[in-house]
Amino acid sequence: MLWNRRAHANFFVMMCFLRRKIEQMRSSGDAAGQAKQLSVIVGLVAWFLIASATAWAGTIKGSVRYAGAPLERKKFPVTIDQYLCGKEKEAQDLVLASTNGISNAVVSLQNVPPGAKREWNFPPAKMDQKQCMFVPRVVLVPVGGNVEFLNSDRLLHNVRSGGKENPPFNRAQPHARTISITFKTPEFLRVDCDLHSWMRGWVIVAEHPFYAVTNGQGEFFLDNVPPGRYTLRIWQESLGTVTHPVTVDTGTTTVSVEMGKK
Ligand SMILES: [Cu+2]
Repeated sequence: MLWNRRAHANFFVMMCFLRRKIEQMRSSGDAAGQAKQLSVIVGLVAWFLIASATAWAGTIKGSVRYAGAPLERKKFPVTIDQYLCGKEKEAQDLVLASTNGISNAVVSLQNVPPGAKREWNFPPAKMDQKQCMFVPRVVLVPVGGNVEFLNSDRLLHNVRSGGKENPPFNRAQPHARTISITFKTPEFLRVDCDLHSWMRGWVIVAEHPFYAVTNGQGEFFLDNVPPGRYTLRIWQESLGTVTHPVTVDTGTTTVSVEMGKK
């Protein structure tokens, strides 16, 4: 744990206050008053611990960019349910911003200390089927948590996954039915719809909260990271995995990662 200036100031203020309170308690013989004082002290210690935990954590702000050969975006012809799915679909397996930021890359910290504070702040684990696409394409779920699969389309889809660590499933999904699936083991699982061959999604079952999915600009944030040295792991469905060392201190650490087709 790092002892930074803010934590030091908090500690100093608290110690001065406690000393004064304890002196007051000693000089008064009132038992009810002493109990009240004691509760103030307990409250103060709790506040200090909370404040310190925040002060001792850092944030990683990063971006993942494409640095490979120029790409041509593939298109898939739609041969079924054109009235809803359209006539063709653009491939979503590698979507780049104008700045070459890569969407839907999964960033995670490796070698997280076992005692690290675990606050899950993932967005709700929901994957919809909208206009014959899985939306979002990549969803994070804490290990042991559920993903709710939805179908906003007025036609039949199915949700199939052949995970190795989690039990495989294959469920028909008529319009408006919600299917909730629990994922008990950390794994990256592919999700398909057999009725529409281009449909694909990914469920990322995370063993700790230090996971993020890049946004449309290829950016990500990892909060509440205990200071230390880590390896960042970046996975993208069509580019594979790269790693990147990162040293986290209190405050914000900025990283920039490049990926490219080999
Ligand atoms: Cu479908």
